[in-house]
Amino acid sequence: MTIDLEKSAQDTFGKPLVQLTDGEVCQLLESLVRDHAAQMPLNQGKKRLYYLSAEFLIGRLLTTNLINLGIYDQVRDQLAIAGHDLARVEECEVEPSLGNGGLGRLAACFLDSMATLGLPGDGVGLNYHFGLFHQRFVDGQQTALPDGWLDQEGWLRKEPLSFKVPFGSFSVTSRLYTIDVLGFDRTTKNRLRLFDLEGVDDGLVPNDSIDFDKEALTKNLTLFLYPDDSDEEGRLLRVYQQYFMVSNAAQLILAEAQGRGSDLHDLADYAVVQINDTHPTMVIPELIRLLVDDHDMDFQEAVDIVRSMVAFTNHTILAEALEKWPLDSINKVSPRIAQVIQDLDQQERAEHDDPAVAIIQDGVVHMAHLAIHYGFSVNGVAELHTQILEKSELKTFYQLYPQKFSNKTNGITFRRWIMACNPVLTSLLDGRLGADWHRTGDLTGLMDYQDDEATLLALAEAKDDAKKRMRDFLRQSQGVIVPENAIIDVQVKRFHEYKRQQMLALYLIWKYWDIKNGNIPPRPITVIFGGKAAPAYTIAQDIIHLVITLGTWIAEDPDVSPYLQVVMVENYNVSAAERLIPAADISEQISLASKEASGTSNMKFMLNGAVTLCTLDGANVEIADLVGPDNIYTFGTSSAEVERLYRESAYDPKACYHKPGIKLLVDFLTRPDFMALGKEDRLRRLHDDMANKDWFMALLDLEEYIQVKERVYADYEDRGTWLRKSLVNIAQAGAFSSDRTIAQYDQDIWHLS
Ligand code: 26V
Repeated sequence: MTIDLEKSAQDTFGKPLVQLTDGEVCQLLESLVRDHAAQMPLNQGKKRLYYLSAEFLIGRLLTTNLINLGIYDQVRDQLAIAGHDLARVEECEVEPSLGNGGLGRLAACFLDSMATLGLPGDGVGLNYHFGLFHQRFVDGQQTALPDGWLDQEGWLRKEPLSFKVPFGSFSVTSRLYTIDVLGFDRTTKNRLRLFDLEGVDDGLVPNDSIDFDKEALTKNLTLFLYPDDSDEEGRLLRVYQQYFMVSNAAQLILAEAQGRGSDLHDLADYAVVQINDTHPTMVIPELIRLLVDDHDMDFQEAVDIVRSMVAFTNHTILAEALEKWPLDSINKVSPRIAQVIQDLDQQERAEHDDPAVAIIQDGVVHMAHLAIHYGFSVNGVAELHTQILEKSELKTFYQLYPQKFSNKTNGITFRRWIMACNPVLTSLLDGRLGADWHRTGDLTGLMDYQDDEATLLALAEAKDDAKKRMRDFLRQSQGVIVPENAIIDVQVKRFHEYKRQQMLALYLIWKYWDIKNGNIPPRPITVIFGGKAAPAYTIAQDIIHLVITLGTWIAEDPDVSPYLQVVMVENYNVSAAERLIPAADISEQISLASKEASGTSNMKFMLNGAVTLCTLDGANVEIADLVGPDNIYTFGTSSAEVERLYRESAYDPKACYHKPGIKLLVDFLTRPDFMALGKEDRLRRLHDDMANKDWFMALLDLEEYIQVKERVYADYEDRGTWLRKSLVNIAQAGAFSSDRTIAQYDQDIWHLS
């Protein structure tokens, strides 16, 4: 594709390129790419993959689309001649708010890889008008505001396609929107299909809060992702939303399969469905309903067909995230779907006499059970996670269906997570390895440069450049000044007790005392947190408050502030990640072993040369195997031991709390002067929770964590050794390219190519 931006500027705005604002240039580029993409043919194949997901955390699309089309340099150079900086133009794009965390970002990386591998596969989800929420800090606490990302023209294409979705007592009409998904260096494309509610009413949402009328079902189904489910109406709305999503998806799948020549009896030759966690599980009964009621198929034939075309990915072992819905709620949303689920439950009970694997238990529908019995594939997202599923969490299911289970370790797209976000490191790698790795992900050739001083120096320069861009970002976005020579230590992810941001906060209290006692670090340390907490998750909100309050406390202490800084990034999202991750020296992956299914930021940090400080959890285990013990820092109670402690109720938080070194740190939260700086109720609640309950065992691993962190900071000062560690991490990151992951899904599950 060649472009002439001067001409486009004249045609679109009637003025020369030089006179356009950055915002206008952004609009111009978006429309050029959008119009070009609209003309590209789809990846073709008899069978098509439908990746069903409640979330697609796609991030800004301009940069990666320009890279994928191979016109990034051309555009940058034409803009430069007219005095525009492409990096500033990119900042004008509003980030879509269609996801929440790792599961949604994984779906986005997968779309990129499917398109890059030329596999015919689309994402299917919902077009949430106000996204998850926009996070703002007021008074040291998170407030949730609507994230109205749809104001700009953006990437969505309205399609002439609508479906009727029949609920129990009324029906609604949907509208399909499409975002084209371009692969790297491809002339064909896939799509992200986002269904919206034709009668959706943005007016239900005030400017300053995410509260809205949860019962206005004909107008509210696509306002928010994961609306608050702490009350009955909220929970019912979630089920309505999920059914709206899967009914549209199922109708689309059938219509497109017929369009490709299926007579529906051979549907499984034309479509395969990957359900991303349990949220889209109702697609199973919905496909059966449509085949039986609208296409006169025999019930058993419909069940058998659907069972051979739906595959399930599990992303968590946390009980509270494994969805269960009262049958009564499903019955309100769609009596027919409730009926089909009951029929499937009966059929399953006739086959297996173990009530523990039943789909309906005490009037509650276990969505994961439905997906496992009536899907043909179940996969975990890292080796350890899949082992835990097979050996404990889903052991009974594994015994029933060993052939259904497999592991697909997660991955990340290198186009976004290095080529777009870290241009200096990208050209360093290009210089040493050529450009093949853009396509293969293979960076192992870098191992040959372990002892090459010029390469290590160039790596240090790339990191410094990324740090400079990160400092500019934090200064502009929230007025924070990060010292130039600081170690950058980062934990970015959703706030959750199992991820143990509170453990890093306790370390910071320890470090504060240590500096106060005169142990001055050789250079400043900046610890950066970012992430949102679910609005109804009080303790996670308390942990955010602790981090912010600690940041202020330290900043106000002149004895400590020159050496230690705590930054809490507001509204952490994909765009912020693209700034923070390239700049990190240390990647914090400190979840309680067994609880983090995989993690994907761990892979992004590694690819950008950060050294991982971690528990042996999720994909950290695979990172540790790849880089070897000299190039990673591991600590903490093992996954097997954690499982035993839970099984035998053998963890004693009070005993840990009463160790003198630990009590001092936890009790800091309830020091009168510290509580005076923050919110007493939040800090007291968090203190009491840690001292008495500590469900995710932060105090158990704390002492070892402190020791290892001190070793990490000390080792950082041996620059040559540290840079070699950084190099080995980059060199081994190829295993985590999502192109590899998607090739495995295709080979083992989808069979598209
Ligand atoms: C579940 C629920 C259930 C209650 C309502 C809100 C809600 C929101 C999200 C979820 C799904 C949680 C599962 C999840 O996000 N898992 C993450 O998936 C990543 C990609 O596989 C993985 O790297 C992370 O370790 C895992 O926590």
